[in-house]
Amino acid sequence: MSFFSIKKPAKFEGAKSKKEFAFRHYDKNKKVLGKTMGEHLRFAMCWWHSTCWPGSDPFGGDTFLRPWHHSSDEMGAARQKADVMFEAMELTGIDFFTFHDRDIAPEGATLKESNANVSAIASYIEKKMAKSKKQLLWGTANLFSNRRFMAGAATNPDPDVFAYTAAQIKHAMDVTKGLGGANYVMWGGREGYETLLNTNIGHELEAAKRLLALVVEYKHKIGFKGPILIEPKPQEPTKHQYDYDVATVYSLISSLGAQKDVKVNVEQNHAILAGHTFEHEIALAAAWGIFGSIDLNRGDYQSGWDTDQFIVDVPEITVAMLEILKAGGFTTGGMNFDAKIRRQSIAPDDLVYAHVGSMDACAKGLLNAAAIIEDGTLGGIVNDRYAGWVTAQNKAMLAGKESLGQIAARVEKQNINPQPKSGQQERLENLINRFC
Ligand code: XLS
Ligand code: NI
Ligand code: NI
Repeated sequence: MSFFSIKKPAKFEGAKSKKEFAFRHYDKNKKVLGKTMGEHLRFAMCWWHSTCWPGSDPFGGDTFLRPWHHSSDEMGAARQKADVMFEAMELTGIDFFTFHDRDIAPEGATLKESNANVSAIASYIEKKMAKSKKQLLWGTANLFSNRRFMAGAATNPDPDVFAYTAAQIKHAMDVTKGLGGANYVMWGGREGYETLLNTNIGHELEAAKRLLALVVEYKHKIGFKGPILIEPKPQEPTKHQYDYDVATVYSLISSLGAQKDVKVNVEQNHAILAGHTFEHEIALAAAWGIFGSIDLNRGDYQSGWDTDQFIVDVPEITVAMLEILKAGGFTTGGMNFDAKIRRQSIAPDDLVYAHVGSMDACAKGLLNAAAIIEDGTLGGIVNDRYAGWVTAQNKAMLAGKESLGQIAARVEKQNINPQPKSGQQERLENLINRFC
């Protein structure tokens, strides 16, 4: 039985196509800068927004009325959600998916029972994967919904919650490995605090670090090949998050010297909430060698929370894609649609249209960014801006071959007197627009 009324997968029809359900730019096998578009973009569909969320908001409940949300047979409903996920991936041509343990299977009365539910549905998923050739981009554990996590998971004041967290992650990592997951994600959820009046911040940071160390150790123990990805987010749910942004997460990763094993999963909406741009967070992660993957969505620039809309703004995607290409593109990572349709979009097909439209916008962004790189003007201007650093003397200064005193003596002796040059921001913005 099929859930969607659309029966045939979206196809590439070219930029002039008038058909609504079609790709105008996403031509999966087309080569762009030496790789196919499919290899560049590595799209993933997420379980939680696509099948679990019922369309609720703080003022009202379920608008979607999906049959599985109202079934008394919880395991049957979980299998139905999996069927719908695979059907949606087929129609959109998305090859990867992502999930939390609690998205795919119901929570039981004990952790043992919950784990058994997750394992049972994971084998159901495994069979569907073998048939469809769909792959797992990453798995993760939901350590924020149940009330036991209201004061945090690893950073909870109660050591039993820390232990429970570790146990739940262990199983989620085992299942992710079993399904051939390319990465394992940790989003901090409630790892933060509401008020300092009841918080020992030093202890909580130590506990966060310990959990990460345990996870890295376990990754090696089970031979999980992919990286651990931390997903930064500045607030929501907790007021002060310990995983605020890429810079904050880098300090945690580097405090363990774990840059090889732990990278970041950068989300557009989280970057906006942190007062950054999406491209800033990508570029910073790349500069530090911790760029891993992306959660693709769009924040609302007027509201201070995670609206998780589908991203469709081509110029915005173009500058993000430019940073991804400059970083060398994805290896194990990809572009996970951590995005949800609006609660009035109640028709099943709306979900498929949303993904296809956003995929196409990303493809256009990729083509634009590749054209900017091939044109070379922008790259040339940036290179010229830093050209002074290529001289032997300046290279030596950067490499630490001169002391502060030596540099000062040289400035006096050579009468160094810097002359400012234009940054040309408007001209560069106009240049980008020529490609969008
Ligand atoms: C929430 C996060 C979450 C992670 C996975 O804001 O984006 O969905 O991606 O736990
Ligand atoms: Ni996310
Ligand atoms: Ni989010």
